[in-house]
Amino acid sequence: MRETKNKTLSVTLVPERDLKEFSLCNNNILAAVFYGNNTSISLSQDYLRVPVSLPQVGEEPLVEVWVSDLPNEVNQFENIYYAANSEMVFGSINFRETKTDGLDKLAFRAYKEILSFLDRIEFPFLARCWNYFPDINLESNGIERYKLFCSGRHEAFLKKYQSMHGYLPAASAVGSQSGPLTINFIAARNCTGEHIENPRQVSAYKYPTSYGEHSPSFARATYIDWGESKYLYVAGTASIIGHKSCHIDNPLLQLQETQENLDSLLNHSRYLLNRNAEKVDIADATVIKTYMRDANSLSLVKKLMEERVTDAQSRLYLVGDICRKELLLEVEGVWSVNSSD
Ligand code: 3EB
Repeated sequence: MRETKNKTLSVTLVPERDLKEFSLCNNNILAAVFYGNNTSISLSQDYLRVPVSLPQVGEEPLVEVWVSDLPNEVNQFENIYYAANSEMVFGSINFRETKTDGLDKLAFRAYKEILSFLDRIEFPFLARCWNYFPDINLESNGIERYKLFCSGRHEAFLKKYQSMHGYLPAASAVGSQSGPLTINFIAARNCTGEHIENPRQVSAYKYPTSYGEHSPSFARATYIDWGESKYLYVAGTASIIGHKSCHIDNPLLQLQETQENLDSLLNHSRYLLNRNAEKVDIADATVIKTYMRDANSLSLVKKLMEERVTDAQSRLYLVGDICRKELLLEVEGVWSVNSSD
């Protein structure tokens, strides 16, 4: 892909009470994600406001704000709400479940719509997806809802790309307490980007079928060189080695194993991207989000996360169900990458 200079997309956690002031100083906000919010998505003139119904715990309420340096427009196409400029788009699709359509059909329709929307507005590089829906571990007609979701998503990607390798975005899939199937996404037009796997983990799209008939369609991380800035968007990362869940029922060990996975991924990314690239370290996260199944894990989670990431302004804690029943935690993040070349 062609590389264009002088563009960027950054993400910042802004205390909700400072958002107004922040938005007065930043003209090019694409989107603001409000966690713990149950309102429905709506178009406002200045930027996209995306509610996600996962309670935020621990700190004062923070809003995840995505800022570019190009003027953008907020718009709607079919079921997709989005904010886009000439180089990037932040979008959100929200589907309510009905009795007639199962979650597999709904996920298929949602991804089909996202992929054809991106074709139509010419943002070919799908970089990052966040998937949220309620009752992720409950069964429907004998199949866990996460697996139904995976089936629909898998079918949509397979229709579009035939092969999964190299096309799947970094993603997170987390169970909300209520609300529609929400898929938020970032895609790019002219950037250099690549999807990255973790040597400590089997690629999710190659998981054995014991985890579900259709494998989860995501990459462990996506790297983007926006021109002005380079970022690594790291997918939801959990206590999985190879393809096996580790440390059942132990949140402390699960979080330590997750941090090992993050260390491994960040080291591997540095090696792939440029041997001279400055070390990418957990400590330097721009944003690091921990999803926990049980809010009572908060004090333990905070302690362990604070040992590794000192900047309070970059840490966010959310309560949500992890996609495997035995997993208690999942961590995702955004790292800025500096390279000397
Ligand atoms: C895992 O590694 C844990 O289905 O989109 C993490 C990130 C997980 C994304 C997804 C699932 C997803 O398999 C779960």
